[in-house]
Amino acid sequence: MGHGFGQVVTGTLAPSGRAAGVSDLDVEVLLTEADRVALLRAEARRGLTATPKQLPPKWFYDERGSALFEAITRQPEYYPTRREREILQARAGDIARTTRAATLVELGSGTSEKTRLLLDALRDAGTLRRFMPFDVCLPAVADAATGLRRDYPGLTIKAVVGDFNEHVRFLPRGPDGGPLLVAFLGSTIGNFDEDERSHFFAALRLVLRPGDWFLLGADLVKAKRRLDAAYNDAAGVTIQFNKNVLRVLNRDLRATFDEDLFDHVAAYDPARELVDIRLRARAAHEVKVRGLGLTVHFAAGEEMCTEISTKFTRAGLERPLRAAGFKRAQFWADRARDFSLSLWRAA
Ligand code: AVJ
Repeated sequence: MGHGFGQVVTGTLAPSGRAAGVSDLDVEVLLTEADRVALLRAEARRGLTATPKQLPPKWFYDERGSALFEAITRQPEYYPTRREREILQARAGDIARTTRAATLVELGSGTSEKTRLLLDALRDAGTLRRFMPFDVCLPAVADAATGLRRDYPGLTIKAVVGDFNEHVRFLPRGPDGGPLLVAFLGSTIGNFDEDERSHFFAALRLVLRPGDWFLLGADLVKAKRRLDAAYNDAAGVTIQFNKNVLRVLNRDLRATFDEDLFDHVAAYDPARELVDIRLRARAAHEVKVRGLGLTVHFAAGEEMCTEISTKFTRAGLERPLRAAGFKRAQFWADRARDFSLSLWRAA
C-alpha cells in the first residue's frame, strides 16, 4: 500500500477524547481519525474502480461491525474462536514460562477476551509489566484498555491506534527492556494475501529484537462443508457483518449503497485454500459515493470481494515466517486439529 500517513501523536486522551470513558488513557495514535478517513477514501476509490471490485476487510470494523464479529464468534458453526481458546487455555502457562514477557502487544485486539488467558499466565509468572492493545479502531482499543485497567491494576497499559499493515514498524518499543511478546490471534493473518503476509512478517521482524517473541493464531485447512458452514451461519450474522462495510461507506463517504440490493456469498476455494467472501449485486444499479465524487455501476450478478480468509497447512504457514527470520519454538493445535497457535522467536 504505502500511503504516507503516520504522524505520531502521543499523550493522554483528554476527557474530550471521542470514545466515552477514555480519559487518562495512555494512547499513541499512529492513525488519526483524519488519517483513517483518508485511508478509507484511498482504498475505497481504488477498490471500487478496480475490476473486479473489492474492499479491504478492515473497514468492517466500526463499533457495529466489531459487535457483529463478536456475535459471529458465538455462532455454533464458527469454530475458530472456541478452538483457539481451547489451545490458549492449555498452553498459556507454557507461553508465559517460555517467553517471560515483560510487554505483551496484541495486534487487532478487539475485545481482548482471549488475551486475558495470556495476561493471567504472564502475571502468574511474575514477568509482565506492560500491555499494549493495537487496533485500527480507537473505541475498540479504548474499551479493551479500560476493562483491563480495572482488572489488572498493576499493569501499565499503553493503547496504540494504527493499521497494523502500515504501522507495525512504528510500534513503540519503549526503553524499559525485558522481552516483548507480540500476539496476533484469531487468524486475522488469514485476511492477508501472500504478498501482504510476507511483507507483514518482514516488517514485524524488524521491530523485534533478539529475545522477543511472536505468537500467531492461524486457522487450518479442513473440509469444505465445515468452512462453508462457518462463513454462512444459519442465524445470518455473517450476512450482516459482510454488509456492514456498505454502511461504513454510506456514513463515512456519504455513499448510497442499498444493503438489500446485495447478497452475501462465501465459499471455500480448495485450490486457493481460502474462503472467498463477496457481496453480489442482485440487480444492475448505480451507487453514488459523494465523498469521492464517484458513481459506481454494478451489473446484475456482479461480485465484489470484501474479504479473504486463508486457511493454512503447517508448512504453508511456516515458510514465510522462516523466510522473514523467525525461528519456531512451538506449534500447537486443538484436539480436533482445526486451529493452530505457534510461538516464534526473533532470531
Ligand atoms: C477476524 C478475519 C479472523 O476470517 O474468520 C468471520 C472474520 N469473516 N466471518 C475470519 C470473519 C466472516 C474472521 N477474521
